[in-house]
Amino acid sequence: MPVRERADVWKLAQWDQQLVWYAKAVEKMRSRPFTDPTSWAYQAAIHGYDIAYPAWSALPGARPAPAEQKRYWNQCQHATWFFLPWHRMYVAYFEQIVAATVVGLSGPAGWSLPFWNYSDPTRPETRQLPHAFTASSAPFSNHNPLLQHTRELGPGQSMPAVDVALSALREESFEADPHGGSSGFGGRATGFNHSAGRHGQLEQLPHDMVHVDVGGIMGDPVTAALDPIFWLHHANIDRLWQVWLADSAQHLDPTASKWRDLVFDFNSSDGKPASMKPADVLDTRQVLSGYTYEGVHLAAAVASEATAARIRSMTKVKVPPEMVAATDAAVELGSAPHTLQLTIAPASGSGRSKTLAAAGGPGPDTFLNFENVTAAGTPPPVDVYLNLPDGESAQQHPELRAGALPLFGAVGASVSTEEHAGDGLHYVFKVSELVEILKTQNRWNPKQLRITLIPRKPLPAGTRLKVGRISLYLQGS
Ligand SMILES: [Cu+2]
Repeated sequence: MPVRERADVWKLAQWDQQLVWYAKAVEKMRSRPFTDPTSWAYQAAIHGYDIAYPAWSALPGARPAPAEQKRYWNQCQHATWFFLPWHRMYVAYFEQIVAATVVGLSGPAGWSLPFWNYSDPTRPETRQLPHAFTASSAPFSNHNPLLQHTRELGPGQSMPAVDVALSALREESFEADPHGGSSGFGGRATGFNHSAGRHGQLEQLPHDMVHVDVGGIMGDPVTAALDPIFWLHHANIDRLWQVWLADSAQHLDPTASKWRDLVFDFNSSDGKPASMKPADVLDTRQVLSGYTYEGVHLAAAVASEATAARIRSMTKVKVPPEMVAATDAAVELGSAPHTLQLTIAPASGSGRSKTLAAAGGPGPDTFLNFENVTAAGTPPPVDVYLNLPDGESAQQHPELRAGALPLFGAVGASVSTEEHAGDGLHYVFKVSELVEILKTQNRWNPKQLRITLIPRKPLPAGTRLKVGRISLYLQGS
């Protein structure tokens, strides 16, 4: 049997059979007891679970024993280079469970999870939730199991185009710079990491932004996987990993054993314990019963060992980035826009690009870091603008936007746990191109940078949002 192909949901009919069977399986999985590893609740709890959240406390039934919860629940990997492989494993086991459920309901064998590609500029409608997820009824029932009432993204509403941008695909390296420079396509080298720390580029955008734009239970990692759209979103993030690998022979997965060989625990479709490590999931055709993505050239995504080794041997080691500016006090944000000035010191070491010396040569890479971002309550995303002129609005200057702080998971990352100290999240924006634009418009001051932070919505009562430090790094070549 050929491996299953995951389809683009926006190219399927509103109630294509894949979606009808998904809806039926979701309903069936919701009817299973909490203690059944193939139940909807158990599958979502693997990502995140906290009885203090109404979405969890409202679900009836006895929970598994504490030791089982500790081993299998709250496992999602964020702010780490395990973000992509862990979610690939998680989605593959889930797809296997849904497929078995479909067969159990007398449906066809080989069900595959569609993906939600929201980033195609030629099809702006794809920035809306697919119709099957917003319809009030399903073809087989006057209640639609794929509908989720808590979402903020309503039927027919679109996510902003900037929130689904694919700048991450231009990242050269999977792994983050150890400090201050690029956060990498896939994230920073860590051990098991459930929540706090620096997000990789694909995780930050579009992954985090789509979570918070859909909103409701999707907007928090503790509850996100309870929403049926979660799985199509993650299939797409998994697809983008394949797209990045296929885009360039230089784009390669890490080879370190501490990445390849860390084992994660799951449950298979028969409810039995199972485990996988990143080395097991590098070729999607070999993951469980295997899968590919509609429209992704597979051969290009899987480099031969020999080619990869040759390219690695030719890759230039980068000089470390140099910090040239930082705030000296934490910034507490309210609902109003907040502007601050960063004084930039002249680069003295690695930040002085050799090519800078040659007049007109490209400048060094420039990275704006937001460190120790902590929050309580439900903070909205915050847009970041550079050198916005006094008295002028951000709407007049979309070209000055550096990005947004999504804040997905910021609340959980701000509470100290067994695993981390609660020092929050860390975001990096590569602003080299924006700096070049400012220079050509004579709006760049090499001694001072003006940063404006604009929350997208007023902060709800009881919400707190703090940025520990903002810093600027230059990296020469
Ligand atoms: Cu996610």
